[in-house]
Amino acid sequence: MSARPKISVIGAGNVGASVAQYLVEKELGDVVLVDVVEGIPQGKALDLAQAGPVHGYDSDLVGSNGYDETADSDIVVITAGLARKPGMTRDDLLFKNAEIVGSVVEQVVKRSKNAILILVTNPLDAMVQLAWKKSGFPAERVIGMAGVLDSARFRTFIARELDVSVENVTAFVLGGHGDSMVPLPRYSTVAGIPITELLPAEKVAQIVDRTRNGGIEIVNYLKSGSAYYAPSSAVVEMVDAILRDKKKILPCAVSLKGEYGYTDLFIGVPVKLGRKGVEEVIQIELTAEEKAGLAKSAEAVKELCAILKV
Ligand code: TXD
Repeated sequence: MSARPKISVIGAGNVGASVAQYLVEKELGDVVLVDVVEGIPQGKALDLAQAGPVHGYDSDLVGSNGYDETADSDIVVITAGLARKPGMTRDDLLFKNAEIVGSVVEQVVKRSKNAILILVTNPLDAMVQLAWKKSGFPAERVIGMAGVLDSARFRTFIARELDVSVENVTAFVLGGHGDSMVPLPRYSTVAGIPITELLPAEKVAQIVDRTRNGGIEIVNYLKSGSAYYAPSSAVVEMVDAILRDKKKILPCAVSLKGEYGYTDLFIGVPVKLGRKGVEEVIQIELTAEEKAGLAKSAEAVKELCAILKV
């Protein structure tokens, strides 16, 4: 392998393979793709390597069914697990995915003691908490991806509603992934203008509702799996912020140490991402309604963690 950063992606399914693709297209590092299914990570890694000459990337790509190739990774993205089918909630995945994520983390941390872990597997907030406990890593190196995706969905719908560029739209979301996310419309803007000044309250409420159900809308279309283009793009934005030490403010599921009134609970809040991982939790004053939304979200996460005893 080269002097480039090393990023391991565990789970070479829909999200994992797209993460690998976007990572090398941005030439963020060398990529190791791992999966339990024999041949899949090897085949996808080789296929992606052969796109290199066309795209113009030199990243190394390796596929494996084991973990030795992941040794000394800078970042490990964990997507291994089952995805939702129609009629399933994220929480239905709890036990099976806890088992998978637990075993993956064990294998990973043995070989990459200084890595930053990015969790993707659902139910997201509980899986991050579990990964943190299992890894023994400091909390700033264990991060869950959900908020970047939820806010990207929110931004897409706002941009479409107002017929403006998605690049002009910023969104602020807190809380757990999906159903229990807490969007903050007063801090969601178009070129700096809060959307509450651009859209009637009912329209904002409709968009919030569609965003909360953004995952299931896609599951219902695909039938055989869940979303992966936007989720993997969101992961890659986080990897980019970390590896290039951008100090970018992004909503991520991280461990709170008293911020927003919670301790040792992983939940989505805006954080500063840089080379050390989570470098700061951004705190703002919440209204009573927003606090209640966050409390509901926190309760849902705590409940799953209690079931898993993490
Ligand atoms: O916002 C978010 N956090 C999410 C989460 C957005 C999208 C998807 N989200 C969740 O990620 C989804 O609910 C699943 O729990 C994971 C992975 O979703 P994906 O769509 O990639 O699922 P796939 O295509 O089924 O891929 C999962 C792969 C598959 O290839 C399995 O063989 C592999 O995981 N797998 C494993 N790899 C390594 N080790 C073990 N033990 C293992 N078990 C399964």
